[in-house]
Amino acid sequence: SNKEWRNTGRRAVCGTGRVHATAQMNESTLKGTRKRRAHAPPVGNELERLRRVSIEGNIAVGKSTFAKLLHSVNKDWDVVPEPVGKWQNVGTSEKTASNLLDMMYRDPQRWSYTFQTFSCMSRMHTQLQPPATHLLGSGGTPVQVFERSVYSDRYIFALTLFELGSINATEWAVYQSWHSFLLEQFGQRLELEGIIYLKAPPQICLERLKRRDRDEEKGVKLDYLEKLHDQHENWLVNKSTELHFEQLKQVPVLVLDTSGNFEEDEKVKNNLISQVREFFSML
Ligand code: DCM
Ligand code: MG
Repeated sequence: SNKEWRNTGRRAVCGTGRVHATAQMNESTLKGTRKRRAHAPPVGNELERLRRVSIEGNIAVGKSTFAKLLHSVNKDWDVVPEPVGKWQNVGTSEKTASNLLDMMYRDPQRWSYTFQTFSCMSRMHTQLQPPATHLLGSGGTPVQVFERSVYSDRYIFALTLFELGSINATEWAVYQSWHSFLLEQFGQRLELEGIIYLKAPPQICLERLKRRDRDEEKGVKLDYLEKLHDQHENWLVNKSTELHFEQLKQVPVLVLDTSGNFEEDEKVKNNLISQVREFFSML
């Protein structure tokens, strides 16, 4: 069964959150794997070794920059960007295209639910794509690095917008109902083996947000970044957020302090990279 595969397949996770690769695989494991990965090319072991990790963190903390940095260090680490371009350009023709990101920030009460539906759906779409074939032929340990995940969509953004009253109780119930249903249906195809949490004070994120100067985000206030920061802490550090997926509770989390200038300071950069390398090696 799926559950068996999860526990005996690629790794076993013990209570402390430390991960041990399992050396043995039984027949049902292999069968389950093949079946599950039917959409991907038959590359055997390489697919078994593929690890999927998301980068989480506040708005403008530096997720995209960090992800690119990872890819530049090791080509076996492949980045799957957040599909934010799709949210800025919704529609089938130029005439009807709308910027849902902008609409949400301008009128949160009206558009937050719609935005959260669309962003999570487009992320599922991206996250379900098979890994790039070059990743699987290199002989290394391939890692797919996602910028955020279907989990932060729910446990960071949708939850915060609900707590702030931008998503009402009915919308929140509807959201949670389809989110749980879809995640259960897609099962392991959406699951992660690790999470990297980039952490920096909200004030620093605000400065980075201003520097990046995305039009839609001009109205984002420190308050909101503080709320999102607390939400990340509750989920990934304090572990006080109520989660609805058993596997998610077991996923190891690497917390990286990215308040320093990791783009330019070689020492800071190398320190972060070596922590990531070590983290990946135990997944
Ligand atoms: N965003 C959101 N809800 C989500 C995911 C993203 O409101 N579920 C917003 C936050 C940012 C932008 O999309 O304004 C993504 O930017 P970044 O990747 O820098 O956080
Ligand atoms: Mg980004």
